This record gives sequence, C-alpha cells and structure tokens, in this order.
Amino acid sequence: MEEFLQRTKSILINRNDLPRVHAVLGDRACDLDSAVSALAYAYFLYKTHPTDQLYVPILNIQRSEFPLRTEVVFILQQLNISDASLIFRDEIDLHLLNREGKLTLTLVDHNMLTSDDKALETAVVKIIDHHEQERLHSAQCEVVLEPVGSCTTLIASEILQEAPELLNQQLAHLFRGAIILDCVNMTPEAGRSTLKDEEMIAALEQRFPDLPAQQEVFDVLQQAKFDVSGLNTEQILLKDLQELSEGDTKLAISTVYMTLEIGCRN
Ligand SMILES: [Mn+2]
Repeated sequence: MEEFLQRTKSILINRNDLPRVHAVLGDRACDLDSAVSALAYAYFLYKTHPTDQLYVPILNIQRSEFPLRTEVVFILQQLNISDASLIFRDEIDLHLLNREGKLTLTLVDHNMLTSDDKALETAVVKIIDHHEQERLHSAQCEVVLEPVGSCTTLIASEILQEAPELLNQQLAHLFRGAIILDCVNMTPEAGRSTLKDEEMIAALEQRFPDLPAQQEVFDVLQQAKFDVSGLNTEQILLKDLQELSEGDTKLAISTVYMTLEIGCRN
C-alpha cells in the first residue's frame, strides 16, 4: 500500500503532463469509512487493472483539515502509512483533468457530487455506497448501493471476490477498524450493523487471527475520534462544525468534547 501511495504521489508532484487519471473520491466528511474506502479501492484498481492510467485515492478535504480527522490520522499512524503520501482534494485539480478529457471517477461512500463538483458528473463510471440513492440512474455508471453499516464492507467484499490475494493484515486492520467504528462495536442496540458487516468482520478475523481484539479496536478508535489534545482552539472549533443558513443569515455550530471546569470569581 505505501509503495503504491508513494509512487502515485511522486507522479502527481513531478510530472507536468499527467496520464489519464482514475480518481477514487471519498465523501467530503472524510471520516474513517470514506478514507479507507478511497485508499483501498484505488489500491485494488491499481493492482488489478492495466497501468496506463494513474489510480489516485483522494481524501476529499484540504490537507490543512486533515489533523481534525483524528481517528483517520491515528489508524494510519498505527500502520506506518505516512501522511506525506496521501493525496488531498487541494493537491489535484480534478476539474482541469476533466476538461482535458483525462478523468475517470469512482465515488465511494457517497453517491452524489456536491454542487461545485457537478461538472465532474460525466467522468463518473462507478459508485460504491451505503447511503440512500440520491442520483438518477445512468447507463454509463455502475452503481453498487447497499444499506450496510459501513461502505468498507462493500469495498472489502469486492476485493475478496475479485482479488483475495491483495488482502493483507494491514488492509484487514483498516477495513475491520472502519466497520467496527461505523457499526458502533457491532452492538445490536446501535442498529447500525447488518448481516453483511458481521460476515465481513468474521471473514477478516478468520484470515487474520492476529488482529487485535474487537473491543480494543473500538475503544482506541473511539478515543482517537474524540481526542482533541493535539489541536489548537481554532481546530477544535472546526472539528465538528455544522453550518446552517437561511437567506442572509448564516449560523455555525461547534461541538467541543471537553470537560468544563467552572470557576467562581469573587
Ligand atoms: Mn460511510
């Protein structure tokens, strides 16, 4: 995986004239599900398809926003995947590539482009997602859409079917971490996991019995997700920012996960 990421990154940085690019684009939220889906699926395409095009996994946020995705930062660090080898949305001009007729797009973990990306619609050839379908059916685009708990379940299942030899301990750890986090530790009360998610967890554990215990994976990822200790005040306010707007009024709501110490002054 690192070799693939480093190679892709260096071609993007060093070549002025890019070959055809097949980008795998995650959701704007860039949560663990989206990030792992994009990384794993682009790697799968690279390994199983002719290399006359460049397969690029795109984390659909600016690089400067990455520290806010604390659980993604954590798991990639855990696996020694350097953030220098990742490709963020502000590091590749998809609109330019599209205008040059060089872009093919697979959307993962979402099925609708945002309004400022509408021009990229003609480049979309495949969608793998677990959200409600928001787009109209089009014949030129293959849609894999199933209401599972985690989009990575769908990605992992395609890889297991098409190229099981690609699945190594590192990929299995990424998939399993994303599924466990999305499915809230596979607890039935949370109502997130489906039979397919559970079967995928079982399949991964059967192939890689050395993976850390499920509870431990959930605890550390959940902790990482809400860990703001490495962030400055601005980053903390931006971490889970929701924006509402009506007419000229815009409202930003920040959520801060922190124990408040209330002091009294005389
Ligand atoms: Mn998702």
